Amino acid sequence: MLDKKIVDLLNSQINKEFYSSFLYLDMSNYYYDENLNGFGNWFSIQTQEEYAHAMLFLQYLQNNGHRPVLETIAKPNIEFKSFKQALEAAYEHELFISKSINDIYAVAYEIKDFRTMQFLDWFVKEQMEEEKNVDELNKRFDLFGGEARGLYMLDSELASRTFTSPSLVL
Ligand code: OFO
Repeated sequence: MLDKKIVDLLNSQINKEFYSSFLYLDMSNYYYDENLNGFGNWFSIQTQEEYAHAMLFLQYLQNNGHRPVLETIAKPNIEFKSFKQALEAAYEHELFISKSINDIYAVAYEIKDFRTMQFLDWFVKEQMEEEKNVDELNKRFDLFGGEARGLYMLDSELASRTFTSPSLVL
């Protein structure tokens, strides 16, 4: 059994991961609608990753004898005014998720919940990867996305991204 504080935080993280999945699906829809199918694909893979993250938190609670509590997932509410804006919003969102995971880690540390700390280690590392990927995408957009040919090439490259299941095994 886990401490109630940790259970509540993990439940809230499930919701944040499902929201991330929803948010990136909205971004994917935006780019498909703008005929940037590579960007649409990149975000649809991101959607699948976030869904997988949510399921890992969910399974961790189940493995520890707790029934996950599913809450309402908020409506993604960003009006995209430029191709770059969604990329910036994605980066901001990843920083928010990193902080959320660090906050859970801090509580686990405080109450000596070594099991949860070990579980979260994978996510701490994963967030480094998530931030890096979106940051790189932003920087590459700045370099190439300003003119039609560069944008076309970048979009074509992003079309090849495929989904790989998370390496974490519970
Ligand atoms: Fe779940 O890693 Fe992004 O948000």
